[in-house]
Amino acid sequence: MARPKIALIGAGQIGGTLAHLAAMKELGDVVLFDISEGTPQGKALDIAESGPSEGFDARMKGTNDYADIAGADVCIVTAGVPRKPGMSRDDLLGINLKVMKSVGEGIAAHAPDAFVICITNPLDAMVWALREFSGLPHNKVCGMAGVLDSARFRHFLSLEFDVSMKDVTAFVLGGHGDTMVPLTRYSTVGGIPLPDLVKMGWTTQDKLDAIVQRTRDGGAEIVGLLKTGSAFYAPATSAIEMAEAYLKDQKRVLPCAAHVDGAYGLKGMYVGVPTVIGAGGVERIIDIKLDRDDQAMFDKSVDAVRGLVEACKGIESSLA
Ligand code: A3D
Repeated sequence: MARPKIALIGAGQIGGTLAHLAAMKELGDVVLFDISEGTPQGKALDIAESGPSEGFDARMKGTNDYADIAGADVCIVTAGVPRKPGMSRDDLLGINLKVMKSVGEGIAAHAPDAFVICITNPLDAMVWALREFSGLPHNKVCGMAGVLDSARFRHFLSLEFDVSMKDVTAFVLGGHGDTMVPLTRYSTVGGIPLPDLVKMGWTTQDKLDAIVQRTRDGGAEIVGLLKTGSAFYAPATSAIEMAEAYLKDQKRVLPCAAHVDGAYGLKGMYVGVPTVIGAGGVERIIDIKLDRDDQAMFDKSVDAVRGLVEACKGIESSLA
Protein backbone atom coordinates (compact mmCIF):
# COMPACT_ATOMS: atom_id res chain seq x y z
CA MET A 1 0.00 0.00 0.00
CA ALA A 2 1.36 3.43 -0.94
CA ARG A 3 2.34 5.74 1.90
CA PRO A 4 -0.15 8.51 2.68
CA LYS A 5 0.72 11.95 1.29
CA ILE A 6 0.77 14.94 3.60
CA ALA A 7 0.79 18.42 2.07
CA LEU A 8 1.90 21.30 4.26
CA ILE A 9 0.81 24.65 2.85
CA GLY A 10 3.19 27.17 4.40
CA ALA A 11 6.77 26.20 5.18
CA GLY A 12 7.47 28.67 7.94
CA GLN A 13 8.03 27.95 11.63
CA ILE A 14 5.01 25.68 12.07
CA GLY A 15 5.26 24.18 8.57
CA GLY A 16 8.86 23.09 9.09
CA THR A 17 8.07 21.61 12.50
CA LEU A 18 5.04 19.78 11.05
CA ALA A 19 7.25 18.26 8.34
CA HIS A 20 9.82 17.09 10.87
CA LEU A 21 7.17 15.57 13.16
CA ALA A 22 5.32 13.87 10.28
CA ALA A 23 8.61 12.32 9.13
CA MET A 24 9.69 11.21 12.61
CA LYS A 25 6.30 9.59 13.16
CA GLU A 26 6.36 8.07 9.64
CA LEU A 27 2.86 9.37 8.96
CA GLY A 28 3.56 9.52 5.24
CA ASP A 29 5.48 11.30 2.48
CA VAL A 30 5.56 15.06 2.92
CA VAL A 31 5.23 17.90 0.42
CA LEU A 32 6.10 21.33 1.78
CA PHE A 33 4.59 24.17 -0.27
CA ASP A 34 5.33 27.88 0.12
CA ILE A 35 5.36 30.97 -2.11
CA SER A 36 8.83 31.82 -0.81
CA GLU A 37 11.33 30.32 -3.26
CA GLY A 38 13.93 28.05 -1.72
CA THR A 39 12.36 27.90 1.77
CA PRO A 40 10.29 24.72 1.33
CA GLN A 41 13.03 23.10 -0.77
CA GLY A 42 15.70 23.91 1.84
CA LYS A 43 13.61 22.68 4.78
CA ALA A 44 12.56 19.50 2.95
CA LEU A 45 16.18 18.66 2.11
CA ASP A 46 17.39 19.43 5.64
CA ILE A 47 14.69 17.18 7.18
CA ALA A 48 15.35 14.41 4.62
CA GLU A 49 19.01 14.50 5.63
CA SER A 50 18.01 13.80 9.24
CA GLY A 51 16.40 10.54 8.04
CA PRO A 52 19.47 8.29 8.07
CA SER A 53 20.24 9.14 11.72
CA GLU A 54 16.64 8.99 12.84
CA GLY A 55 15.87 5.98 10.66
CA PHE A 56 12.56 7.09 9.20
CA ASP A 57 11.18 6.18 5.80
CA ALA A 58 9.41 9.22 4.40
CA ARG A 59 10.05 11.24 1.26
CA MET A 60 10.34 15.01 1.63
CA LYS A 61 9.70 17.43 -1.20
CA GLY A 62 9.75 21.22 -1.16
CA THR A 63 7.87 23.11 -3.85
CA ASN A 64 6.40 26.41 -5.05
CA ASP A 65 3.97 24.63 -7.38
CA TYR A 66 0.50 23.55 -6.21
CA ALA A 67 0.57 20.70 -8.75
CA ASP A 68 2.95 18.88 -6.37
CA ILE A 69 0.28 18.51 -3.68
CA ALA A 70 -1.82 16.42 -6.12
CA GLY A 71 -3.74 13.65 -4.41
CA ALA A 72 -2.70 14.63 -0.86
CA ASP A 73 -4.56 12.75 1.89
CA VAL A 74 -4.05 15.52 4.44
CA CYS A 75 -3.37 19.24 3.96
CA ILE A 76 -2.28 21.32 6.93
CA VAL A 77 -2.45 25.04 6.28
CA THR A 78 -0.16 27.54 8.01
CA ALA A 79 0.28 29.91 5.07
CA GLY A 80 -0.01 33.54 6.07
CA VAL A 81 1.47 35.99 8.46
CA PRO A 82 1.91 35.30 12.19
CA ARG A 83 1.34 37.78 15.01
CA LYS A 84 4.02 40.28 15.98
CA PRO A 85 4.13 41.72 19.54
CA GLY A 86 1.20 44.09 20.12
CA MET A 87 -0.71 42.68 17.15
CA SER A 88 -4.03 40.90 17.77
CA ARG A 89 -5.10 37.82 15.85
CA ASP A 90 -7.81 39.97 14.28
CA ASP A 91 -5.27 42.39 12.80
CA LEU A 92 -4.22 39.49 10.64
CA LEU A 93 -7.69 39.14 9.15
CA GLY A 94 -7.35 41.05 5.88
CA ILE A 95 -3.88 39.75 5.01
CA ASN A 96 -4.62 36.12 5.74
CA LEU A 97 -8.08 36.11 4.09
CA LYS A 98 -6.37 36.80 0.76
CA VAL A 99 -3.93 33.96 1.47
CA MET A 100 -6.85 31.58 2.25
CA LYS A 101 -8.34 32.36 -1.17
CA SER A 102 -5.25 31.19 -3.03
CA VAL A 103 -4.75 28.20 -0.72
CA GLY A 104 -8.42 27.15 -0.94
CA GLU A 105 -8.31 27.31 -4.72
CA GLY A 106 -5.02 25.35 -4.80
CA ILE A 107 -6.44 22.58 -2.61
CA ALA A 108 -9.71 22.43 -4.58
CA ALA A 109 -7.79 22.04 -7.85
CA HIS A 110 -5.20 19.49 -6.70
CA ALA A 111 -6.27 17.73 -3.48
CA PRO A 112 -10.07 17.86 -3.28
CA ASP A 113 -10.27 14.59 -1.28
CA ALA A 114 -7.90 15.71 1.48
CA PHE A 115 -8.68 16.19 5.15
CA VAL A 116 -7.78 19.84 5.68
CA ILE A 117 -6.58 21.28 8.98
CA CYS A 118 -6.26 25.06 9.15
CA ILE A 119 -3.89 26.69 11.65
CA THR A 120 -3.64 30.19 10.17
CA ASN A 121 -5.02 32.94 12.45
CA PRO A 122 -7.51 34.34 13.24
CA LEU A 123 -8.33 30.66 13.34
CA ASP A 124 -12.12 30.42 13.54
CA ALA A 125 -12.58 32.93 10.71
CA MET A 126 -9.79 31.52 8.53
CA VAL A 127 -11.14 27.97 8.69
CA TRP A 128 -14.52 29.30 7.59
CA ALA A 129 -12.86 31.18 4.71
CA LEU A 130 -10.76 28.18 3.69
CA ARG A 131 -13.89 26.00 3.49
CA GLU A 132 -15.70 28.66 1.44
CA PHE A 133 -12.82 29.12 -1.02
CA SER A 134 -12.07 25.38 -1.35
CA GLY A 135 -15.69 24.20 -1.54
CA LEU A 136 -14.69 20.93 0.21
CA PRO A 137 -17.27 19.13 2.40
CA HIS A 138 -17.59 20.70 5.86
CA ASN A 139 -16.57 17.48 7.66
CA LYS A 140 -13.25 17.48 5.76
CA VAL A 141 -12.22 21.02 6.75
CA CYS A 142 -11.50 21.94 10.36
CA GLY A 143 -9.24 24.15 12.44
CA MET A 144 -6.61 23.38 15.05
CA ALA A 145 -7.01 25.38 18.26
CA GLY A 146 -8.75 23.34 20.95
CA VAL A 147 -6.06 20.65 21.08
CA LEU A 148 -3.46 23.38 21.67
CA ASP A 149 -5.57 25.33 24.17
CA SER A 150 -6.29 22.16 26.13
CA ALA A 151 -2.62 21.07 25.95
CA ARG A 152 -1.60 24.40 27.46
CA PHE A 153 -4.27 24.01 30.15
CA ARG A 154 -3.11 20.44 30.88
CA HIS A 155 0.51 21.54 31.11
CA PHE A 156 -0.24 24.31 33.62
CA LEU A 157 -2.49 21.99 35.66
CA SER A 158 0.17 19.28 35.78
CA LEU A 159 2.64 21.84 37.19
CA GLU A 160 0.10 23.03 39.77
CA PHE A 161 -0.71 19.48 40.93
CA ASP A 162 2.79 18.05 40.38
CA VAL A 163 1.39 15.09 38.45
CA SER A 164 2.06 13.67 34.99
CA MET A 165 0.50 15.57 32.09
CA LYS A 166 -0.68 12.17 30.84
CA ASP A 167 -3.12 11.95 33.74
CA VAL A 168 -4.59 15.41 33.23
CA THR A 169 -7.49 15.85 30.81
CA ALA A 170 -8.92 19.20 29.80
CA PHE A 171 -12.08 20.20 28.06
CA VAL A 172 -12.26 23.52 26.20
CA LEU A 173 -14.94 25.04 23.99
CA GLY A 174 -15.42 28.16 21.91
CA GLY A 175 -13.14 30.34 19.81
CA HIS A 176 -9.35 30.22 20.01
CA GLY A 177 -7.60 32.27 22.67
CA ASP A 178 -9.18 35.17 24.54
CA THR A 179 -12.75 33.85 24.40
CA MET A 180 -11.89 30.20 24.95
CA VAL A 181 -14.28 28.47 27.40
CA PRO A 182 -12.55 25.99 29.71
CA LEU A 183 -15.04 23.57 31.24
CA THR A 184 -13.44 22.86 34.60
CA ARG A 185 -16.05 20.33 35.69
CA TYR A 186 -15.17 18.19 32.66
CA SER A 187 -11.40 18.66 33.17
CA THR A 188 -9.84 16.05 35.41
CA VAL A 189 -6.78 14.63 37.11
CA GLY A 190 -6.99 10.83 37.04
CA GLY A 191 -10.73 11.18 36.43
CA ILE A 192 -11.31 13.56 39.38
CA PRO A 193 -12.98 16.80 38.17
CA LEU A 194 -11.17 20.07 38.96
CA PRO A 195 -13.94 21.48 41.22
CA ASP A 196 -13.57 18.33 43.38
CA LEU A 197 -9.82 18.87 43.56
CA VAL A 198 -10.47 22.41 44.85
CA LYS A 199 -12.75 20.92 47.54
CA MET A 200 -10.03 18.38 48.37
CA GLY A 201 -7.57 21.24 48.94
CA TRP A 202 -5.27 20.35 46.02
CA THR A 203 -5.57 23.92 44.78
CA THR A 204 -7.70 27.02 45.34
CA GLN A 205 -10.36 28.55 43.12
CA ASP A 206 -8.15 31.66 42.74
CA LYS A 207 -5.22 29.58 41.53
CA LEU A 208 -7.47 27.70 39.13
CA ASP A 209 -8.85 30.98 37.77
CA ALA A 210 -5.28 32.22 37.24
CA ILE A 211 -4.42 29.04 35.33
CA VAL A 212 -7.50 29.47 33.12
CA GLN A 213 -6.45 33.05 32.37
CA ARG A 214 -2.87 32.00 31.62
CA THR A 215 -4.25 29.39 29.21
CA ARG A 216 -6.38 32.01 27.43
CA ASP A 217 -3.30 34.22 27.12
CA GLY A 218 -1.07 31.27 26.21
CA GLY A 219 -0.37 32.44 22.66
CA ALA A 220 0.39 36.03 23.71
CA GLU A 221 2.75 34.84 26.46
CA ILE A 222 4.91 33.10 23.85
CA VAL A 223 4.70 35.98 21.35
CA GLY A 224 5.90 38.29 24.14
CA LEU A 225 8.88 36.05 24.88
CA LEU A 226 9.90 35.23 21.30
CA LYS A 227 9.35 38.80 20.02
CA THR A 228 9.84 37.71 16.39
CA GLY A 229 6.90 35.34 15.86
CA SER A 230 4.43 33.07 17.58
CA ALA A 231 4.42 29.58 19.08
CA PHE A 232 5.26 26.74 16.72
CA TYR A 233 6.32 23.53 18.50
CA ALA A 234 3.05 22.93 20.40
CA PRO A 235 0.78 24.17 17.55
CA ALA A 236 2.51 21.76 15.14
CA THR A 237 2.29 18.85 17.59
CA SER A 238 -1.42 19.52 18.10
CA ALA A 239 -2.17 19.50 14.36
CA ILE A 240 -0.17 16.30 13.89
CA GLU A 241 -2.32 14.67 16.62
CA MET A 242 -5.41 15.56 14.53
CA ALA A 243 -3.83 14.39 11.24
CA GLU A 244 -2.83 11.08 12.82
CA ALA A 245 -6.38 10.58 14.14
CA TYR A 246 -7.66 10.92 10.56
CA LEU A 247 -4.97 8.86 8.82
CA LYS A 248 -5.21 5.98 11.32
CA ASP A 249 -8.99 6.21 11.81
CA GLN A 250 -8.36 6.52 15.54
CA LYS A 251 -11.75 8.10 16.32
CA ARG A 252 -10.01 10.39 18.80
CA VAL A 253 -12.12 12.71 20.91
CA LEU A 254 -10.45 16.04 20.20
CA PRO A 255 -11.64 19.63 20.44
CA CYS A 256 -11.34 21.48 17.15
CA ALA A 257 -12.88 24.31 15.17
CA ALA A 258 -15.58 22.33 13.40
CA HIS A 259 -18.63 23.22 11.35
CA VAL A 260 -21.55 23.16 13.78
CA ASP A 261 -25.02 22.95 12.31
CA GLY A 262 -27.66 22.12 14.88
CA ALA A 263 -25.55 21.24 17.93
CA TYR A 264 -25.27 23.91 20.63
CA GLY A 265 -28.24 25.67 19.00
CA LEU A 266 -25.95 26.96 16.23
CA LYS A 267 -26.81 27.26 12.55
CA GLY A 268 -23.91 26.49 10.27
CA MET A 269 -20.81 28.11 11.73
CA TYR A 270 -17.24 27.15 12.62
CA VAL A 271 -16.41 27.22 16.33
CA GLY A 272 -14.40 25.15 18.80
CA VAL A 273 -16.31 22.09 20.02
CA PRO A 274 -15.43 18.57 21.11
CA THR A 275 -15.43 16.24 18.11
CA VAL A 276 -14.62 12.69 17.06
CA ILE A 277 -11.93 12.59 14.35
CA GLY A 278 -11.51 9.43 12.26
CA ALA A 279 -11.35 8.32 8.64
CA GLY A 280 -14.53 10.29 7.93
CA GLY A 281 -12.86 13.53 9.00
CA VAL A 282 -14.86 15.28 11.71
CA GLU A 283 -17.25 12.38 12.19
CA ARG A 284 -19.26 13.65 15.15
CA ILE A 285 -19.74 16.71 17.26
CA ILE A 286 -20.24 16.07 20.95
CA ASP A 287 -23.13 18.25 22.04
CA ILE A 288 -23.04 18.64 25.80
CA LYS A 289 -25.48 20.60 27.93
CA LEU A 290 -23.91 23.78 29.29
CA ASP A 291 -24.79 25.36 32.61
CA ARG A 292 -25.78 29.03 32.70
CA ASP A 293 -22.28 30.46 33.29
CA ASP A 294 -20.64 28.29 30.65
CA GLN A 295 -23.42 29.10 28.19
CA ALA A 296 -22.88 32.84 28.76
CA MET A 297 -19.12 32.44 28.09
CA PHE A 298 -19.79 30.28 25.04
CA ASP A 299 -22.30 32.82 23.65
CA LYS A 300 -19.67 35.55 24.03
CA SER A 301 -17.14 33.40 22.21
CA VAL A 302 -19.60 32.58 19.42
CA ASP A 303 -20.39 36.30 19.02
CA ALA A 304 -16.68 37.09 18.68
CA VAL A 305 -16.29 34.42 15.97
CA ARG A 306 -19.43 35.66 14.18
CA GLY A 307 -18.07 39.21 14.20
CA LEU A 308 -14.85 38.03 12.53
CA VAL A 309 -16.70 36.02 9.90
CA GLU A 310 -18.93 39.02 9.12
CA ALA A 311 -15.80 41.16 8.73
CA CYS A 312 -14.39 38.51 6.36
CA LYS A 313 -17.58 38.56 4.29
CA GLY A 314 -17.16 42.34 3.96
CA ILE A 315 -13.59 41.97 2.68
CA GLU A 316 -14.30 38.84 0.62
CA SER A 317 -16.37 40.70 -2.01
CA SER A 318 -13.35 42.90 -2.78
CA LEU A 319 -11.20 39.79 -3.40
CA ALA A 320 -13.37 38.42 -6.21
P1 A3D B 1 5.62 31.81 9.52
O1 A3D B 1 6.86 31.22 10.06
O2 A3D B 1 5.64 33.26 9.11
O3 A3D B 1 5.17 30.93 8.25
C1 A3D B 1 4.15 31.31 7.40
C2 A3D B 1 4.57 30.92 6.00
O4 A3D B 1 3.49 31.17 5.12
C3 A3D B 1 5.78 31.70 5.46
O5 A3D B 1 6.82 30.80 5.12
C4 A3D B 1 5.23 32.43 4.24
O6 A3D B 1 6.17 32.52 3.17
C5 A3D B 1 4.06 31.53 3.88
N1 A3D B 1 3.07 32.18 3.04
C6 A3D B 1 2.63 33.46 3.06
N2 A3D B 1 1.70 33.65 2.10
C7 A3D B 1 1.54 32.45 1.48
C8 A3D B 1 0.73 31.99 0.43
N3 A3D B 1 -0.12 32.83 -0.19
N4 A3D B 1 0.81 30.70 0.05
C9 A3D B 1 1.68 29.85 0.67
N5 A3D B 1 2.48 30.22 1.68
C10 A3D B 1 2.41 31.51 2.08
O7 A3D B 1 4.39 31.63 10.51
P2 A3D B 1 4.13 30.42 11.54
O8 A3D B 1 4.43 29.14 10.85
O9 A3D B 1 4.78 30.73 12.84
O10 A3D B 1 2.54 30.59 11.76
C11 A3D B 1 1.65 30.33 10.71
C12 A3D B 1 0.22 30.74 11.07
O11 A3D B 1 -0.24 29.99 12.17
C13 A3D B 1 0.05 32.21 11.47
O12 A3D B 1 -1.13 32.75 10.91
C14 A3D B 1 -0.09 32.14 12.98
O13 A3D B 1 -0.79 33.25 13.52
C15 A3D B 1 -0.86 30.86 13.12
N6 A3D B 1 -0.83 30.23 14.45
C16 A3D B 1 -1.99 29.68 14.89
C17 A3D B 1 -2.02 29.05 16.12
C18 A3D B 1 -3.30 28.45 16.60
O14 A3D B 1 -3.33 27.89 17.68
C19 A3D B 1 -4.50 28.50 15.78
C20 A3D B 1 -0.86 28.98 16.91
C21 A3D B 1 0.31 29.54 16.42
C22 A3D B 1 0.32 30.17 15.18
